[in-house]
Amino acid sequence: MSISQSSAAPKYLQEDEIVPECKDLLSTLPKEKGWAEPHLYKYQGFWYPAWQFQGVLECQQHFQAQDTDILLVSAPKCGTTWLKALAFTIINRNSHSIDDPGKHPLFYNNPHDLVPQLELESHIDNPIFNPSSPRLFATHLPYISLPECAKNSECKLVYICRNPKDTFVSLWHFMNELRLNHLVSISLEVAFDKFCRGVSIFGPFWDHVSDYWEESRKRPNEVLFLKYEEMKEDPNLHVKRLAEFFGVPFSIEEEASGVEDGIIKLCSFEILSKLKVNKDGKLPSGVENKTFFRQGGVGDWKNYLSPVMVERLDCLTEEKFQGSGLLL
Ligand code: PAP
Repeated sequence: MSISQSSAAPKYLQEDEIVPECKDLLSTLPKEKGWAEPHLYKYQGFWYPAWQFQGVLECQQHFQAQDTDILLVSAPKCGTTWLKALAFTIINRNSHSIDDPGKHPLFYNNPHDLVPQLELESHIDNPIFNPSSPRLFATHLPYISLPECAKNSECKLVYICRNPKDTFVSLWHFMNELRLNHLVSISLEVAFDKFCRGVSIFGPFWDHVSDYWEESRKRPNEVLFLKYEEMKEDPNLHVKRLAEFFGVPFSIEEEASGVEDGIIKLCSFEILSKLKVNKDGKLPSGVENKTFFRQGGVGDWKNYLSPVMVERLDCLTEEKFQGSGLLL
């Protein structure tokens, strides 16, 4: 039985619940077998499962950007969850103090519940926000597919990227978690070949990264480009950069009282991954919160990729970023 025929399949694995307008357009697009989903479809140069594609169209048509909005952008598995936690905590530190972490929204909500994903829920204004704060959204959309109003507004973008080898390994684990018991796992080798050919959710990875890298070079005041590995190495520096970029730098008093350290600790993998909400909870899409917390480190690819695979990925990365000044 195919996934789309299975009544028990979660929404994110289905193809038959999408609206007819979207189905018609999908039928005209190039498609390939997906990793966990029945198919991936190529739209504006990037690959999407059916249910996600519908969200992309909806947000392109309906999202209304405001100049004060902040968008957190990433290819999947590059540090979205961490960036959401940090950005939410930094921006809302006056209304949601970190002095008593047990009362902080992060204790009871997965970061994805605190920062809505444009292509999943573009119309939703988050009720947890202080109305005086800027609106905070996240997206995996490639630059070419961002709603035009977001590109033409003064809203700020923070892009986080990650070494493609760790990104791939993280994505492979995640997609196998999503498959639940509906199908056998996709093998590392098959997934790897798809990833290298660009056939991964919101892929090609390199095109996603390159387009935002170029944009950050053209508009450094509006597009901040971060690397997961550098954030792991020096979180204090990056939390400061984020606060400055958001226009809410830490005061001398805050620095003296260790507010940055408190934010880093509260948003750390070690703390978030042990919270009940992140062990037992689910997102409205049905995805389990625990799937966003696997290992949270740098270099796990060494445990999975053969020398041949490493060479293929390294060559691709070198070729794709050649001349751009970007090293991953
Ligand atoms: P998403 O794009 O689907 O939202 P995303 O959060 O970008 O996922 O990626 C999950 C990765 O971030 C996981 O990496 P791993 O598979 O290599 O372990 C996850 O463990 C890691 N991660 C989640 N939360 C944190 C955190 N607070 N600090 C550092 N890494 C984190």
